[in-house]
Amino acid sequence: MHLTYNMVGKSVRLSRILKSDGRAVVFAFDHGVEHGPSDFPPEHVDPRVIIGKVVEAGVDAIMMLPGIARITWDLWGNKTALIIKVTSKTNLRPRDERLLQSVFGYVEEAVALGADAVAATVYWGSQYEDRMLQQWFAVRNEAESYGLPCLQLAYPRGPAIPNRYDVEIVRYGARAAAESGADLIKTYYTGSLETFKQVVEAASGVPVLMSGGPRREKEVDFLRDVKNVLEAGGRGVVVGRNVFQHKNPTGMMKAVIGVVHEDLEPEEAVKKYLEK
Ligand code: FBP
Repeated sequence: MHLTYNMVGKSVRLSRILKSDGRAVVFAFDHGVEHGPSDFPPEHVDPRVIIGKVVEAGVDAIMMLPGIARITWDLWGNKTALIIKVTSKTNLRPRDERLLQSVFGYVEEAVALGADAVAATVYWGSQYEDRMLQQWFAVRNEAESYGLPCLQLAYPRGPAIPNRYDVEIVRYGARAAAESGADLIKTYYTGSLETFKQVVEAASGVPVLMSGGPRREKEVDFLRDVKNVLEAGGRGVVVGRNVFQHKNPTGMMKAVIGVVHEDLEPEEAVKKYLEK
């Protein structure tokens, strides 16, 4: 039996993100909306500067909002895969409403931009979970017809969730992401190899990528988290702040790639790419 056209499209596009070793390093760059431009060091407020650096480092894919893709296309086009995020929110909102991600673009726009995947956030446990699920299934349904894989940022957070990094909570979100048809899952690191293994198991074979999180003081600590994720069966990392807030983003991105694709130990990666 032959595969359907959209199954072929999805496989081809996924293979541009997850490399031949089944792993991926994705640069997350939606912070200008999610956190505001104060997240960026002054030299990286211009998206073209940092995008140029991570492309030069050899990142596998970049996840960004449609407007930034338009401004930077000549830098990443034909060089890295593109994941267009079609939901977002600002921190300018009242605190309670930050638990809702709104529509921030359309699948058709992602296709028009040449995307290899679309991404959308679901805050599992939020009082707005129902609205985000409606958005998620609308995105997923349309993406499916174009053969576009869907990355879910499966982020449990809400009034009933005291600790969003708790393994029970994170694995619940990962399982819910798998059950809602995600092709790739991006979620929080739970702090250890053993606990992250449970997250990967709950995702039942859907590839899980670690979400970078706030900048770690020592790069080796971040690289060790990435290594643990891989040893737990995770497929890589979607990293933003730990790269663009680093004084040497190109070196830091290369070090992350070294751990993910070259199987370097964190200390070796630091020596090879950051201490030269
Ligand atoms: P980082 O590596 O900087 O954590 O980026 C991952 C990410 O999910 C971004 O895509 C997003 O802008 C940000 O984290 C969301 O952060 P927060 O946890 O503050 O909502």
